[in-house]
Amino acid sequence: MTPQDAAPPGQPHEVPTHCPYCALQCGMTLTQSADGRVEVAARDFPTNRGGLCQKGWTAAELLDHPDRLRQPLLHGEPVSWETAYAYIVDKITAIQSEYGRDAVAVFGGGGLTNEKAYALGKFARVALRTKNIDYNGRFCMSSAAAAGMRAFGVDRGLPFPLPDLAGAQTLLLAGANVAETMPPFGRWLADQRANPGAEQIVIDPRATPTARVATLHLQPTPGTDLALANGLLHIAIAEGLVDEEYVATRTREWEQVKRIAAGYWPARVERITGVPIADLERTVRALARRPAIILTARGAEQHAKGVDTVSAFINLALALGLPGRPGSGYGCLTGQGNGQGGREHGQKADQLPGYRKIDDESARNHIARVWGVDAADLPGPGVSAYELLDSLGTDSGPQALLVFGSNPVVSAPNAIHIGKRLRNLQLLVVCDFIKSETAELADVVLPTAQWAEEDGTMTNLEGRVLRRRALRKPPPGIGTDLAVLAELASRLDQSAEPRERHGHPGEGADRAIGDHPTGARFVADPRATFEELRRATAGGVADYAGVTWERVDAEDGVFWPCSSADRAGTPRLFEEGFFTPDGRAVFHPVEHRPVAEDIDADFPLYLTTGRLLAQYQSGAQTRRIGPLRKAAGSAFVELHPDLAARLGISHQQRVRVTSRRGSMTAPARLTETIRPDTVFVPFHFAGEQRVNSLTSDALDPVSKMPEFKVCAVRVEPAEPSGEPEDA
Ligand SMILES: Nc1nc2c(c(=O)[nH]1)N[C@H]1C(S)=C(S)[C@@H](COP(=O)(O)OP(=O)(O)OC[C@H]3O[C@@H](n4cnc5c(=O)[nH]c(N)nc54)[C@H](O)[C@@H]3O)O[C@H]1N2
Ligand SMILES: Nc1nc2c(c(=O)[nH]1)N[C@H]1C(S)=C(S)[C@@H](COP(=O)(O)OP(=O)(O)OC[C@H]3O[C@@H](n4cnc5c(=O)[nH]c(N)nc54)[C@H](O)[C@@H]3O)O[C@H]1N2
Ligand code: SF4
Ligand SMILES: [Mo]
Repeated sequence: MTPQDAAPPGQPHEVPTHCPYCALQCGMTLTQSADGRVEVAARDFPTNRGGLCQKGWTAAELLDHPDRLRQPLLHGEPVSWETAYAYIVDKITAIQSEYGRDAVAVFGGGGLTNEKAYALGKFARVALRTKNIDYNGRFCMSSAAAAGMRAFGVDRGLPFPLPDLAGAQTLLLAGANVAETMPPFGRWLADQRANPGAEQIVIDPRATPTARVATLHLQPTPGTDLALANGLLHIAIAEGLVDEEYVATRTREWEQVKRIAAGYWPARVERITGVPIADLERTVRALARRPAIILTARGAEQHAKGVDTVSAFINLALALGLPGRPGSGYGCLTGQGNGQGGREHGQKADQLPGYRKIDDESARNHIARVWGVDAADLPGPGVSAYELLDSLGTDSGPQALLVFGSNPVVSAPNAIHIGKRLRNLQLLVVCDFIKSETAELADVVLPTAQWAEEDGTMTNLEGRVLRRRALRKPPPGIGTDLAVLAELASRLDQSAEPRERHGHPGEGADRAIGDHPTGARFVADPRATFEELRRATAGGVADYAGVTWERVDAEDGVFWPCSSADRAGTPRLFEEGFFTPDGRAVFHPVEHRPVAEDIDADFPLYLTTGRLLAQYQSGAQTRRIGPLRKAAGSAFVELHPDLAARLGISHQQRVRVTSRRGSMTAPARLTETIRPDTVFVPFHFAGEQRVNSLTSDALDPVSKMPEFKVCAVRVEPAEPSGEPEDA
C-alpha cells in the first residue's frame, strides 16, 4: 500500500513523473517543500519537449483541496472503512445470491494506471465472477480501436512515435482539436508546417484554434466525414494517385472498396459535406506527396458510424501507400491519460489482458493459468458501456455497480435517462478522490489516492509505457485503488459459500490480505501487480512481457509489443508487415449514411459537443481548480452570428438548447468560426449546463460508441426563470 519512493510529509522531495490528465502524458517534475506544498515543473520528455498546458501546471491543486474526500461515506455520512467494506460486501453477497453473479457490475476508466485497469478486470471476473464490466474508453477510443483492429490486426493509437509527425510533408487531422486538447502537441505541428511546401489540413465543422493555424481547413456538416473520405479516395483513383504496387503487395480486398469509391464523385461529396471540390482535390494531391500522415480523433469517431468512418480514412491511407512507410501512416489520437493501456488489460466487456478476446479458448486458458483459476469459471463477454448503464436496475440488468475512475452522470450520453438508471440501483459504490456528480448519487463512496501518491505505469498515445511515481503518501486513512480492490476481493471470498470456493481448502486461516482461496491473488503492491500483468500479457497482441519498471526508467519509456527483457520495444509498427494472419492490411468497403437523428422542422440545428482547453472531461477534477474555473467556468452555446440574428439571440444572452431527450441552458457565444447550421457546447459541465442531457444514445453497431458528436436540437432564448430540466 505504501508508495515505493514516497516521502513522508515535511520531508523535501522531488520525483520525475507525468501529468495525470491526457494521453500526451507530458513529463513533469513534482517537488514537495518542507511545508508540504507540492509544485509542478515542466520536464523535458520526448512527447512534450518541456511544454505543459494549463491543466498540467495546476494539477497539484487538487491534492490538498478542501473538496478532497478523506473518509468513506455511507449514504452521505462519514463512516469507518470497516463499516463501508462490511456494507458493500453484505450487499453484494445478498444481491448475487438473489439475482446471480452478473447482477453486480463494474465500470472502469481510461485514467487508471495499467496495474489498476488490469486488477479491475481481474476483480470483476474472479472476485465478483461477473461478466458485467466495461469502461469509459467505450465512449472514447472504441471506434478507432475496432477499425484499426480490422484493418491492421492491432490497435495501437499511433503506430509510430510522435517525432515522426515533424517529418510529414502533409498532415491531415480529422476531427481533432489538439491545440486545445493536447497543447504541447502543437510543437510537432509547428515543426511539420515548417517543412517546405508542407500542407496541414484540418477537418472540423468549427474553425478551431487547430484549424486556424492549418494551411487548409475543411468545414463539413457534422457526421459527413465518411462521405468526405470516400470522396477523397474517388479523386485519388481518378487522378491516378493510388500506389498500385503497395496495394497489390501489402493489402487485401481493394477491389470492392474501389467500386464503392466510384459512387463518391466530387459534386456529390460537395453536396453531402459542404466542402468545395477544389479543397477536396487539394487535400488528395497533398496526401499523395509522401511522407503523409492521417490522424483521426473524436470529431470523426464519436458517431453511430464511427468505425466505418475511421475505416474510410484508413482505406484512403492504404490506397496512397502510407502505413508502414517511414514517416507516413494512419493513427488515432488517444485521449485519456491511460486510454491506450486502459483498453489492453481487460476492463472492456469482451476482453482479457494483452488485448485478448474473452471468447477465445486459448486466451481464457492462458489467463486462467496466470490467475490460478479454472478457465471454465471465467465469465463470457458482457455488454458495452452504454448498454450496461442503460440496463442498471432493470429486471434483467445489474442491481449493483462499482465505479472506478469515471463520472457517467456528466459524461454518458442521454444522461437524464442514465441518471434515472443509476438511481434505480440497490447499490452504487464510487471510488474517487472527490465527490463527483456520480459519487453524489452513491450509497458508498470510497476515498482513494491521487496520481502523485501512487506508483504505477501508464501507456501514452504512442504506445509508450511510462512510469507514474509517487511523490508522497496518501493522506492518513486513504489507500490506493489497488488496496481497495485487494481488500474487497479478500472479504468477498471469505463471505462466499464454502461450496463456491474451489481449491486450497484450509488455507484460509493464515492467508494474507487479498490472497484468494480460488488461487487468485489480489495485491495492493503495484509493482507485483505489474509483474503479473507482464505474465498475463505475454504472447498477446499488446505484449508487455519484456517491459520492466527499470527499463521504463532507463529508456524514456518502452513501446509495446516488447516480448522479452532482452528485446527492444517497438516504436514503429508495420515496417515488416501488419498484424493480420497474412501480414497484409485489409481494406473495408464502407458507405456513407445519414446521422442517426437528422434535423427537421422541430429540431432544425445540429448540436455537436467537445472540449475546452481549461477543462478536463466531466470537469469533476478541473472545475474545482481556481485558475481553470477562471479560464472556463461555465458552459456556453457557440452560435454563428447569422443564426443568432435569425433566432433573436444576442451575445452572452442565456439560451436554452433542447433535443428530444432533454434541455440545458448556458450563455450564447456568438462566433463566425462555426457553421450556421450547427451549435457547439462543451461537455465539461453539470446540472443545467450538462450537454449530455441532450445527446443521443444511438450507438455504432460494431464499437457501441455513442453519437456524441451530432444530434438535432432547437435553440431559443431561455426564460429568466427557466427551471433546470434535471435537478
Ligand atoms: N482540454 C482538454 N483536453 C483533453 C480532454 C479534455 O477533456 N479537455 N480530454 C482528453 C480526451 S479523453 C480525449 S478523447 C481527447 C479528445 O480530443 P479531440 O478529439 O481533439 O477533442 P473534441 O473536442 O472532443 O473533438 C475534436 C473536434 O471535433 C469536432 N467535430 C465535431 N463534430 C465533428 C464531425 O462530425 N466531424 C469532424 N471532422 N469533426 C467534428 C469538434 O468541433 C472538435 O473541435 O482530448 C483529450 N484532451
Ligand atoms: N457530449 C460528450 N460527452 C462525452 C464526450 C464528448 O466528446 N462529448 N467524450 C467522451 C469521452 S472521449 C470520454 S473519455 C468520457 C470521459 O468522461 P468520464 O469518464 O466521466 O471522465 P472523467 O471526468 O475523467 O472522470 C474520471 C472520474 O474518476 C476520478 N478519477 C480520476 N483518476 C482516478 C483514479 O485513478 N482512481 C479513481 N478511483 N478515480 C479516479 C475523477 O476524479 C473523476 O471523478 O466522456 C465522454 N463523454
Ligand atoms: S497536454 Fe495533457 S498531459 Fe500535457 S499538461 Fe496538458 S493535460 Fe497534461
Ligand atoms: Mo476520451
